[in-house]
Amino acid sequence: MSKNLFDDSDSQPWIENLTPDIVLLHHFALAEAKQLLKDIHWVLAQAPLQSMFTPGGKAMSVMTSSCGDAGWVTDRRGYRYSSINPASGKSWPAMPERLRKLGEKAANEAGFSHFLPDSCLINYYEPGAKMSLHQDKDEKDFSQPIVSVSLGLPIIFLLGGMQRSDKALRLPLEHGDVLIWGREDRLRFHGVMPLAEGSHEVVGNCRINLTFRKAL
Ligand code: MD6
Ligand code: FE
Repeated sequence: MSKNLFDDSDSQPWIENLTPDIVLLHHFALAEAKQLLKDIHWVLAQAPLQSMFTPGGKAMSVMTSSCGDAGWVTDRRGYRYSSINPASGKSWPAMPERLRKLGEKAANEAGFSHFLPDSCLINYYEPGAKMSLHQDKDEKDFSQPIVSVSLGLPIIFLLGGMQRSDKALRLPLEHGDVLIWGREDRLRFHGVMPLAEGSHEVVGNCRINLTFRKAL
């Protein structure tokens, strides 16, 4: 950890190595959060948030959209990446430059140089929404990390092991935090506890998560 104990400002970025291959960059996206939200709204105006169904037929409590060359989709046929938005039949919006640069910069800061994301998934949580334990394994190349940005209300992220039954660490994630996740830990189970009620001064009563991936 590299927290500066003599700094009384709570907004300073600091790095926490959870494992050699899972790095939490506290407050890394804080300074540009408002511009990121503008970019997110630009994407959502073209590809509105949608409720998707798991292959088992359950509605996800999280609403999603995507930008970039590929978007993450789920339906009766399974989880996968698709270059087409099923809701519109069109390509996903381009990944805004500021978002792509943030993903690359965060990966680099965490020791993953040469990360070139081609997909950014946007997850939208209202109070009560959650994400069950899962592995991210729909991407082609597991040598590439995942960069996950949290905006808005805080949540408890569950950091599990390589088996679903492994005990999960409870990791609080706040507005502006960026979690980078790769190599040995790339296939760990993880999830998100139900979002608690609240109101965030910049984002409102929700949490937005961006995950950048090299999907194709
Ligand atoms: C979320 N994130 O934070 C969901 N996956 O809302 C994920 O599922 C995730 O944050 C892989 C790596 C980092 C993540
Ligand atoms: Fe995931």
